[in-house]
Amino acid sequence: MKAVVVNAEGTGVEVIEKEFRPIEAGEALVEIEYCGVCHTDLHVAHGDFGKVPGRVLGHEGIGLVKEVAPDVRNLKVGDRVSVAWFFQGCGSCEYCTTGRETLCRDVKNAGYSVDGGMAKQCIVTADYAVKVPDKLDPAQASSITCAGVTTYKAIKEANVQPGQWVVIYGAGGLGNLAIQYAKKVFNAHVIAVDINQDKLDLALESGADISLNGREIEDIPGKIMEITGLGAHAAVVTAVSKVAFNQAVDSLRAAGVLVAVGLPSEYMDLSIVKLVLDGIKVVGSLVGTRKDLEEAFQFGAEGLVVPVVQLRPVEEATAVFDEMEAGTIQGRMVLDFKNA
Ligand code: 8ID
Ligand code: ZN
Repeated sequence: MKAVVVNAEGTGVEVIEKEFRPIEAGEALVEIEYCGVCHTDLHVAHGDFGKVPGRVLGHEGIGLVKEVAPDVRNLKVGDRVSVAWFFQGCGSCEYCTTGRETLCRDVKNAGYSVDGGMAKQCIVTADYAVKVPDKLDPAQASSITCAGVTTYKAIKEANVQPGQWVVIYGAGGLGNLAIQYAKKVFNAHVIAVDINQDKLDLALESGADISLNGREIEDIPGKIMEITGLGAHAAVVTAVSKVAFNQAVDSLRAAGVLVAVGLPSEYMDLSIVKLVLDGIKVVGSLVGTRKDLEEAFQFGAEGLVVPVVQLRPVEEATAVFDEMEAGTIQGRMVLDFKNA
């Protein structure tokens, strides 16, 4: 069966034919329909978090349950489920038992530490496979499985209140959904910052109130101060660049919150004086829990959030990864395993 895997050198991707093992207790076999390509897949393919040659990529998988182990109670054949980065926690540590399961120290991550959703089939741990609401388009659901839930959770972490100013740095796959959740679910005023104008045009179409091009405006934080008066209440940084993280700190008002989401392999500059005197909070936010994903899906099912997706044949997987690296993708590219 077709699968998109990290190549033998651990430096890129390739499409191969792969056979799957039989399912075991607690597991379900999912026939994948769609899987979005996230920038994290590119980090994994490049070995940014350590090399994982041969690993099946993908953590925006959506598919139908084809088979369940005899002991599985929560899923049945025909259910539509997701394959997310948070694939499984230990279930008993202090993180798992206090609503912070994505931080479990024994976590399994789809498409990184276990085989993910970029294949015709995927074996999931049934208790951790979040169901997709009937009313949600499955290709759009794929995008919510990572980009959606991650940004929904990040805005929750920022504790944004209606009418407040939120800046979304990076208007790519995650950023476009961050804009939609911020605007349509949290009722915030939204400023989108990117360095590509096509991303910003889409950001405005998706609900951003204002767009700022980092290539054209030299002093982005200054411009944000001008627009917001005191600065933004929150900044969610999805850009894969330390420049954006540094700009984000400087665009916050006192008591503002920076939520770090993007994963550039760099360090950001953080003025301790500014941090202390302005009471700035800097928090890292990692995907979302099963409950967060259920909520994020529901806003999609209600039509409040509409992921911008484009289906691509599985054979074009390597081309999609190249496009992601070049920054030419609008919204999300979704690999079509239904027709593979
Ligand atoms: O749980 C998490 N924290 C999580 C979950 C999913 C993804 C984190 N991520 C990480 C990815 O691994 C990646 O590092 O978030 C980052 C963004 O993922 P993505 O949205 O899937 O990537 P993208 O579609 O390539 O979008 C990146 C955007 O950043 C812009 C680009 O133009 C693009 O639109 N950008 C860059 I690169 N530099 C910028 C800058 N200096 C910038 N925008 C503004 N200023
Ligand atoms: Zn992702």
